[in-house]
Amino acid sequence: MNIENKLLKYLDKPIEEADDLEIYNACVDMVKSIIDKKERIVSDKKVYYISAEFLVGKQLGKNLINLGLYDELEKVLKKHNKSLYEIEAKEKEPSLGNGGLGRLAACFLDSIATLNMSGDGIGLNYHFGLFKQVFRKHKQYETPDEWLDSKTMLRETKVSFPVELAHRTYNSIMYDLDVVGYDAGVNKLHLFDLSTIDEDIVKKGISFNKKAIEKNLTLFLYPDDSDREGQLLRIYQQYFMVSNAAQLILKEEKEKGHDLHDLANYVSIQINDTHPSLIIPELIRLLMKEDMTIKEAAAIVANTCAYTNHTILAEALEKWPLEYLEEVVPQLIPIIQGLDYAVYNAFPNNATLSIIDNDRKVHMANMDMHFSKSINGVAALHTEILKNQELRDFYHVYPHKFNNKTNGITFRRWIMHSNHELAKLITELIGEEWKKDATQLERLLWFYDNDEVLNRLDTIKYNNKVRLAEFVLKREKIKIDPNSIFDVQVKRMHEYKRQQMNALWLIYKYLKIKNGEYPSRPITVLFGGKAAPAYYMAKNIIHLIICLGDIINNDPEVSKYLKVVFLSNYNIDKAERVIPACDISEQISLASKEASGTGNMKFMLNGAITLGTADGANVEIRDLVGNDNIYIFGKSSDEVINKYNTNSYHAKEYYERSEMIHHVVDFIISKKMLEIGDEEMLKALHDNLVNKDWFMTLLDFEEYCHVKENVLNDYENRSWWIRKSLVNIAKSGYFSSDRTILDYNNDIWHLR
Ligand code: 26Q
Repeated sequence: MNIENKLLKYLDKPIEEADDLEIYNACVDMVKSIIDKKERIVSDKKVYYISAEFLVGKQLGKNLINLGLYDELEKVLKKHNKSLYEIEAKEKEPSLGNGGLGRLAACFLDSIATLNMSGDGIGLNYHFGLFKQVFRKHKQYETPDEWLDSKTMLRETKVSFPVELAHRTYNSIMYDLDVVGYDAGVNKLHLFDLSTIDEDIVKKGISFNKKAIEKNLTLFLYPDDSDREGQLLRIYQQYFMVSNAAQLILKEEKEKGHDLHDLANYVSIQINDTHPSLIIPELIRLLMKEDMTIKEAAAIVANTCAYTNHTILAEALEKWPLEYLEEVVPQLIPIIQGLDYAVYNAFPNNATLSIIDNDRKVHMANMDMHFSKSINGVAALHTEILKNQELRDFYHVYPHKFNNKTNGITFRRWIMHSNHELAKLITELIGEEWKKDATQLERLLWFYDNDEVLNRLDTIKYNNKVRLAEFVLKREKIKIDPNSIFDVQVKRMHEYKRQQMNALWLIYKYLKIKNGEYPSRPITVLFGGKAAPAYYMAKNIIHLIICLGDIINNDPEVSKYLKVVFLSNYNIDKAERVIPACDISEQISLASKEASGTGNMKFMLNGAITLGTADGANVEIRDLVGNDNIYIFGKSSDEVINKYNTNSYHAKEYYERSEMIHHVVDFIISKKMLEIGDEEMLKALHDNLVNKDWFMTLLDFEEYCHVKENVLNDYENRSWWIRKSLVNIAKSGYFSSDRTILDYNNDIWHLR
C-alpha cells in the first residue's frame, strides 16, 4: 500500500478537507502501525541506558526519517496543498530533559537502534517535564509545560511493578516510546509513572505541595530542592525510577531463562550521571532476595553497571544525607552500609574513597565508582581532568576502570531533519553513504576549490537565516536581517558557560558604535537557554541580556549595526531552527568546566565556525579542523586549574587595571540600565563580576573581544569563510553518536 492510502486509513476525510491537526493525529497512528510491523531488536546481550532525562524532541519527523518515509509523505501532502513542516509543528515537544545530558541520552538511543543493537532506555514520564520559560519585565518566570495534552507516540503498557517508598507500596505504570533506528529495527524507551498523579495540585507558577507523593511524584523534572521536602522528593523520584528499572531488567532476564548469576554476561547497565545511582543497591537488594549473599550480589552488579560522569562542577556530584535515605528507602540502608563497610575494609586509610562520609552523607558518585566496571568521561580533556584532578584518588586505585567516550550527536536529527537542504546537497555531491558512515563526509573536501559548490553552501546558509528571521519576527517580534552575521549562544544558562561574557561584549560593541566606530556588517546576537528556577545569578544574566536587547534594538543608531534576540523557551525544536542558521558558534565556557558540549558539534555539522575556549570537545574539534578553521582563545585548562589551586585570580585586579573592562562592567549599573532593569539584580551581577567572578569572565574578556573582532573581519572574506565552513562539515563525522556508541560497545558493553 502506498503512503497516501496508508494515511487515509487513519483519516476520516480526504486530505484536502482535513486540517493540520487532524493530519498530524492520523500521521501518528500511521507511524505507530508501521513501527508495529517492524522487528524488535534482539540479541544475546542487552544494554539498558538509565537516565533522569531523555530530551527526545518531537517524534513525528524523526520517525518518518528513520523509516525512510519523510520525502514520500512530504510529496503526497504537497500534492494536496499541505505542508509536512506545518503538520510537524502541531506536535508538542516532550519535555523530558534539561540539557546536554538528556539530549545525549536521546542521541544514544537513536544510534543504538540504528546499529541494530539491543538496548532500551529507562526513565520517568514527567507530566510537565522541565518548566516552560516565559518572560515578564525582562525576567524569566516558570510555568508548567503541558506537553502531554496532545496526541503522543507514548503507549501505555500492562507492565507494572510494586515500589516501596517510605513503607508504602506504589504500583507503577510503564509507558513505552518506540525507538526506531534509521533503516533498522526497534528498541524502546520505557517511562515509568503513577496513575494517581494530580496535575491540579500545581498552583502559582510551578509550585505544589511537595508532600503528597502519590500526587506529585512524576509532575516535574528536577523539582525545586532548596528545602528538605524538595530533596526528599528527588530521592523519591530517583528510587522510583531505578526500582522499576531493576525489576524490569530482572523480569526480562528471567523470561529469557537466564541464570541471574550470569547477569553480567547478558546485561550492561549504563548509569547516566549520578541520578540513577541507587540502581546499584536496589539491584543488590533484589538479587539477595534470590538467595545470594551481599558479596556475591555486589560482585555481579559491579560487573554489570557502568558509570558516566558528565560534570566536574562539585555541586553536581550528588550527596544525600543518610537520614533522608532512611526515611524514603529504609530497605536500602543495610545494603548501602554494607557497601560502605566493604570499601572501608579495602581502603581503611583513605576517607576520600568512602561512600558514607563523616557527616553521614552518601556520595553517589563514589558508590558508582566502587561498584561499576567502567567510569567514563565525555571528552578527551574531561577524562584527563577526572583522572588527574577531580577523581584522582579513584583513578589511583582503579586505573583500569577509567576510559574516555567523546560525546556524539545523531546526524539523522541534526542534519537530515533540521537541515534538509544541506543534507540533500551533501547527498548530491558524495552519495548516500554518509548517512550510515559519517566519516564519508570527508569526501566533501574534494570540493574545496569548487566555486559552484561553495556558492550553493552559502545560499543554503542564507536560506536558513531567512527562515529563522521569519520565525524570530513571528515569535519574538524582533526584525533581524539575514544579511547580518548570526552569532549564536544557546545552551543552559550557567555562570561557567559565561553567557555574561558575551553580554559584556554586547556592551563593548554598543559603546563602540555609540562612539562612531561602526562594524562593516551588521551583527545579530542570538541567545537561548533556561536558568534553573533557584539559580539567582543565572536569572540575573538573562535579565542583563534582555535589558541590553531592549536598549540596543530600540536605539535607531545602534540597531542598524547590532541586534540582540533572546529566544524564549529554548528546546529541541528551536535548536533545529537556530543551529542551521548560525554563522558563529559561541562555545566560551571557562576552560576545564564544560565536560564536552554537544551543541558545539551540532553547529560544526551545520557549517558554523566555532569561537571558543580550549574546553571540552572544542579541543577535539580544533584537532580535526586545524587552527585555520576555528577561533580558540582564552586561558588553558591547566592555567585555570592552577589559578584555582593557588587562589590567584582576583577579578578586581582586571577591573581596575583595564579602563575598557571598567567602563564596560560599570555599564551594567549605568543610569540607562537602571531605568529599564531591576536594580537589585543588576547590582548583584555587577558586584559578583567585580568581587567574585568565580568563573573568571574578566580573565578572558579582552582576548575574547580581540579574537571576535578577527572573526567578524574574516567573515568578509566570503570565499575563505565558506571554505572554513566546508571543512567543518567535512570533518564533523567523528562526532556522529554512531561512532560514540560503537566505542561504548567495544570497550564497555560488548554486545555481539
Ligand atoms: C545535580 C544535583 C542535584 C540536582 C540536579 C543535578 C543535576 C542536574 C542536571 C546535575 C547535572 C545536570 C545536567 C548536566 C548536563 O547536562 N551535563 C552536560 O552533559 C553533556 C553530555 O555529556 C555535556 O556535553 C556537557 O558538557 C555537560 O554540561
